[in-house]
Amino acid sequence: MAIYMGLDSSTQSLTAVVIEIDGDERRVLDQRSIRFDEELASYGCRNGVLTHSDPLVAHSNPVMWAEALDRLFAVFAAEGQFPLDKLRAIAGSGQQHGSVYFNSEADPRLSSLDPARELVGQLEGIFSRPTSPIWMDSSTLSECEAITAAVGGSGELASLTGSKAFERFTGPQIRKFHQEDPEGYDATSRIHLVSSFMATLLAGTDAPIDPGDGAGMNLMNLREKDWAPAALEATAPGLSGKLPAIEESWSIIGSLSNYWVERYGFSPATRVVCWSGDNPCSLVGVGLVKPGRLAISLGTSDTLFGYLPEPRVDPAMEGHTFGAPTGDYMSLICFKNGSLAREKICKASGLDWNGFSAALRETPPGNGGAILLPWFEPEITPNVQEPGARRYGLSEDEGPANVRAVVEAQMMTMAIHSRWMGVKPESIYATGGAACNKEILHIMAQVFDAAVYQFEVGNSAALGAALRAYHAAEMETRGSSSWEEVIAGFAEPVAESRIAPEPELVALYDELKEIYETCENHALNGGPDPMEKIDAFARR
Ligand code: ADP
Ligand code: XUL
Repeated sequence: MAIYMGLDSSTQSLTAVVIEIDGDERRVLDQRSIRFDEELASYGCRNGVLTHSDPLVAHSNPVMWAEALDRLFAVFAAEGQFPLDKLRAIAGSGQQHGSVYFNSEADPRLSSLDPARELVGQLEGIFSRPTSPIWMDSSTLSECEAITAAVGGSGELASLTGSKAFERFTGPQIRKFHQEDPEGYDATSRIHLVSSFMATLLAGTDAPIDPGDGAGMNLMNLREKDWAPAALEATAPGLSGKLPAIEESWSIIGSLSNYWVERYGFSPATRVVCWSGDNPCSLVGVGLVKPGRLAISLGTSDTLFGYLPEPRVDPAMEGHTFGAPTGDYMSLICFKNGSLAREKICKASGLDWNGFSAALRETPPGNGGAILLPWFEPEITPNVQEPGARRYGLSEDEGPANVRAVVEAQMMTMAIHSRWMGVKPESIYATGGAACNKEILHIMAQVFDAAVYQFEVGNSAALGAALRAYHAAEMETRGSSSWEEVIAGFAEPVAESRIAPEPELVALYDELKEIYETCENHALNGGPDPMEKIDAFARR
């Protein structure tokens, strides 16, 4: 019998999934979260983000993420449902793209933390940049343009790194830091991602970055899975000396540092495995270790992703190709106005989630043609810099119609902007916080013309990390480990949760998707007015 832990340091919370594997016997022993806004309110974050006067800027506090880790382990020590000293390996998942900046104090400090004192007090003075830009930041347009020009164009950068320059990606964020605070940049000895930062705290030694999270930086050569000198040079001087190594997702960093062992009673033999991004971990957590299926995560961001055996880059360059924790690749598209947009409409309509679901049940599919472009925040896909929702044939105060409109819009935009992946899925695996909502998934099934499934463990990123911990421990001791065997019994969809597409509704949404595209084109590119089409749809 052995126990494995997967952690997910996400935008709004730190979550752990603890699993036990004894041959074919597999079960979840513990799952819990620390929510930043509620439990670490003194950091002043809203939805995990520090408030800022510029709506394009989104930073968070790395000390808050560290304190969450300390608190979570304290909870495990006090009331955990598993023996801490039996934990064989621990791996993790981090919100992607976000970065943490250490000065030269960090190394000696983190390798000799005092178990008698809380973690947070011991982190003072180790950061060369006090806050961390995260994936919601879209303030680096000029840096994206400069990097793109320096490497020879968007196509060049996309084929080298898997993505054209995106504002939230780490390279443009690093460039901005160097431009705005050259002294702070010079004082930086190490730049970590959220994932490698958290792994460094656990291991007490400088952690590597894996090709899953490394591909979200505009700095990694996607095929070689190593830093791309041309991209580094285009970003900031002396960058190669400030980045950690890139290593396979199953590499072992070392064992849990003395701090965790002495303070909480973990075993000094517990292996710390390389962390990855939340989306690559979710790929494993929903069992996508083979092509042909897609997953949609409805978390703070909505993401749509699938496994790729070979790197394949989006010709329209709206999506991304990342490394997968299996050693292969994955395609991904990210939509920023995910859960927070649903929450906004839910609140504005005076509803809770039950009321939100009831509104979906009570309104007609297609909403009589009413369309909402749900860009409350600047949007990633499609690129929208000027935030503001747009409405066609819909008034802001029609609560239930707005509820339907936001969900239909989100599903249609995902279907439209994922065509490049060239996958017509028969099944879609739904995960993330909103995947518990059957009414939302019903619309997903109709818009994608695919059967939609839920999972027993909704925390697919944390579960995927726990499964990666098992895989890495097996690789270390036995030299091999089959992914099919790793995911068996955990990352399997619940058969009874199947929601089927209905031909009549599929046809209706095919028509509505065309209208939605016309609205997007009208709002973003001054294309033709969609109202005539909307009126015709309403009369049918
Ligand atoms: P994260 O990206 O932080 O990991 P989660 O995947 O945990 O986020 O999702 C959290 C979100 O799930 C909440 O912000 C909330 O909007 C959403 N959520 C929770 N329950 C429901 C529900 N019944 N219906 C729709 N959305 C829900
Ligand atoms: C993916 C992305 C988000 C973050 C936050 O590119 O930006 O999904 O990983 O969870």
